[in-house]
Amino acid sequence: MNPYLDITEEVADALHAGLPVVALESTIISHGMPWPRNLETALAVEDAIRKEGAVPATIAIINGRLKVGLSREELTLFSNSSLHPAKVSRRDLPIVVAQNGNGATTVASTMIIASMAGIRFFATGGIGGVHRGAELTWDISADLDEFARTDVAVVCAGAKAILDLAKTMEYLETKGVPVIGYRTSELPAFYSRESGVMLSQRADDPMEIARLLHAKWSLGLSGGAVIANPVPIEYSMTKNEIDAAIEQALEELAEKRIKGAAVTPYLLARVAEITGGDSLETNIALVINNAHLAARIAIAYEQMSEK
Ligand code: PSU
Ligand code: MN
Repeated sequence: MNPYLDITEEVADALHAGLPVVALESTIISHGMPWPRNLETALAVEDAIRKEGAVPATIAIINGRLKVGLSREELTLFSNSSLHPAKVSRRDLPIVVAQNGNGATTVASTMIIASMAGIRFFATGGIGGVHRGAELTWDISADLDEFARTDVAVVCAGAKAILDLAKTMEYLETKGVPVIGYRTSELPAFYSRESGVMLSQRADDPMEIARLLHAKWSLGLSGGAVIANPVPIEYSMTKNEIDAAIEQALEELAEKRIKGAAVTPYLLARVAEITGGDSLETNIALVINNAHLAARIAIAYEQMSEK
């Protein structure tokens, strides 16, 4: 086992016994939601996974240690920002470890650490992607290259329309990453169920997704997959409601000349502020919804592997 990893007893036991485990990221907690709703959500998401019969493993970096599974106290310290965690993607991981620092893991770095621990399933809210105007800025999230290289399937509610969703899909196709719509043929756009961007794969039950992943990895085709699970209808927001907020946030971004890793947190925070409390409720509902699906896929996958 990698000497930098600290796996909790609950997660280690589950992995030894071949039980289904679902990874969770920590950037969504520290940089994505306000206190104390972030802690409530982190606990509710873990609970959803346990109720399905799988084991949750929230991933973060504390004092330079790669944590797989957090105690309630650690989750609290992460949520109320007493640990002042930096946002850590693939690029930043060695730096935080070398400095014995605290880090909130993005989709990319959560995949890396999950994979080190032997976890193949991961639930989150939204993934990073190709930003609008990337033809000039070259701003493409490191999440996309991680899908191409690390064997972890990520259940998300698509990607926010702060991104160029069509370019994001083109990039994933180039990199050989399957994007599977769960009961949809369209890429969901996080707050809303529609984006107008069509998907090449659709699956209507968790076992179908488990079979597809099993085939991919058995063929030696390394890398992950994106499982796009639309937000439940009762929590979805209209495109009009969201589009205006996104346009405003993008204009401010340009005015303030914000660049690099700060772009995504800025846009997420501004869209949440502009849309008010509604978007937070939507955000929480979709993460919990994704946790349920990720657990079901992990369970279906373990059932297949037993045969
Ligand atoms: N998109 C969301 N919510 C999030 C993120 C993205 O709707 O919380 C976070 C995730 O941790 C994701 C990261 O991996 O932002 C992407 O950041 P960047 O674009 O800098 O790679
Ligand atoms: Mn970026």
